[in-house]
Amino acid sequence: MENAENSFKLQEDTVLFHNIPMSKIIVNNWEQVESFQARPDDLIISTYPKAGTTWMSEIVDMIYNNGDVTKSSQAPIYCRVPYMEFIMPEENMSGIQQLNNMASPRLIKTHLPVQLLPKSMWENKCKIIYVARNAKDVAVSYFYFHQSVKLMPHPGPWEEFLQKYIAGEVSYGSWHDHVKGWWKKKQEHPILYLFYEDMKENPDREIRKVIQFLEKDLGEEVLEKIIHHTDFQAMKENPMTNYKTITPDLLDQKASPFMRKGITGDWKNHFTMAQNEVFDADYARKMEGSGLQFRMEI
Ligand code: PPS
Repeated sequence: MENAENSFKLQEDTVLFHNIPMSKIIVNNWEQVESFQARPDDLIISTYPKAGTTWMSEIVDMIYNNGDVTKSSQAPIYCRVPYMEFIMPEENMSGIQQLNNMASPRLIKTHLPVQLLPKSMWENKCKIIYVARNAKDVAVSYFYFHQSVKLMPHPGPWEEFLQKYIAGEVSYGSWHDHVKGWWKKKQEHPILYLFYEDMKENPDREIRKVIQFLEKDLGEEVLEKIIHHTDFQAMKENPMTNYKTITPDLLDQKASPFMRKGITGDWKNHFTMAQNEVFDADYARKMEGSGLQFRMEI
């Protein structure tokens, strides 16, 4: 393990860890994460930040609850699907502790790049759902998230943030490496790799894929209920999914709501033509030969 104190200081609370910028909170908690004991029936929901984690978490929780909204409304999403590597400083609530106290089958959220996943998850052959979202909309969503999350450094002006994001100098590092790493791992591990844009375009089709992957048998009525309950507007109004249960000292939703827009293509309202050209040229270089195709609009 690298020592946070010796690491290259990138941002106020971010340090280089295994060459990836990570929040100090996570790095300081690393021994717990590394030694985490997965169970074979754990289901991991993995994403680069802002790719649709909360959306997929609510979908899977609803599937596990057979479409019973009452059950899925009993606790905020971060209690039903703990954020494994994180600790809420004020409440001193560690994702690992939450998980250790949870009955099986557990749902686990992580943003870790593939090479940092605790090895017991591979050994136990845990099923993993990876959600990927196009790099430009993630950049915009992440920019606003930095404004609302008090634990993160202020993003500064959009131009500055975008440059850092392109260079992979944001928490969890390079978007390109993240999506490519997980895509490759799919060849040797049970990973359902889904795209946010496909979920937006046709939630019915994509939720069916999840149900099949989880080997569940749900009726059409239940599926309809899940689609309706996990729709953006429903989740924005739902206090168990909109993060309003988090104190504004930690998440200032006046600066930017957690459930912000929930659309594909908002990047067009933020990227200048020049920024778009630079982004595209860099993107083509980094994604060449990956076999991954993203849609920047639908
Ligand atoms: S986090 O903090 O990394 O866990 O955030 P994450 O949940 O991955 O991503 C947040 C973005 O997902 C949007 N969102 C949704 N879009 C469509 N439908 C539903 N149901 C939904 N739920 C969350 C959320 O609005 C964030 O995207 P932006 O573009 O900022 O609106």
